[in-house]
Amino acid sequence: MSAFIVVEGLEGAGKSSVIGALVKHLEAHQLSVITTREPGGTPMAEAIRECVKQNWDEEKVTQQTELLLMYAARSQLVENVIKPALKAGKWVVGDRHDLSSVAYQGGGRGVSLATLSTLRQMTLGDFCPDFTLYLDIEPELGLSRARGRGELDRIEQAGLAFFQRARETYQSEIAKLHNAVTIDASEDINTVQANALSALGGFLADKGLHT
Ligand code: T5A
Repeated sequence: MSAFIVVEGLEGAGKSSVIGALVKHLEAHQLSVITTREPGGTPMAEAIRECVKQNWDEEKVTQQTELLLMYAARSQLVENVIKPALKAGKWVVGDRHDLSSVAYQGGGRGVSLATLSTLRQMTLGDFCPDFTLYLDIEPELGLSRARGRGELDRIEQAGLAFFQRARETYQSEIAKLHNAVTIDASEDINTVQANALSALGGFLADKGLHT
């Protein structure tokens, strides 16, 4: 048995720390787990990550370029890492996946849902996560946490209104999914992790794995 679990949310939502807790929990139940991040996770996709996050001074990065790079990196990761791992019976815990493109490029940049749907179909077909944990946070708080970690990258400099639109899109898209749970990420780190583990427990129970 294997599954693809994705953790989504704005910058500073706490995805990294939640992923650490999920992996520990799954491994404690003798499950073999790998983690991925998007964009990234293969040598080529990591190069795309560098490219898409960096500032290009006077050269404007068009929304089309940003969008295509996200899907190029995703295709590399899904075909070379995620699908083979799932086939080998491993559990995959992903730091972001397709919903990030819907929230950031769709909600944030204004790319149409029709365009996103075409790209998704071309890149992923019907491949999608088995379970999504969405860490919901106000952009002001998330960005202040991210700032505490260092300088903001090109996407993080997009401005508050961009992140507000991305959050609204996350919220409306998550509401459409039956296999997703929203966690209030403004709580302290221990509470967020405990709530995430409880949601994971619900998913595992649905799969017949009692933890
Ligand atoms: N992107 C990505 C797109 O635009 N489209 C796409 O399709 C995809 C896949 C990726 C960038 O690319 C964009 C989104 C991003 O802008 P990234 O660095 O991988 O960049 O992603 P970020 O989300 O920016 O990474 P962060 O590290 O900021 O977010 P996390 O992982 O959610 O936050 P985390 O866990 O590192 O925590 C950040 C800080 O906050 C503290 C932590 O200790 C840490 O210092 N913290 C808390 N503090 C108090 N209370 C809590 N509950 C806390 N949780 C964490």
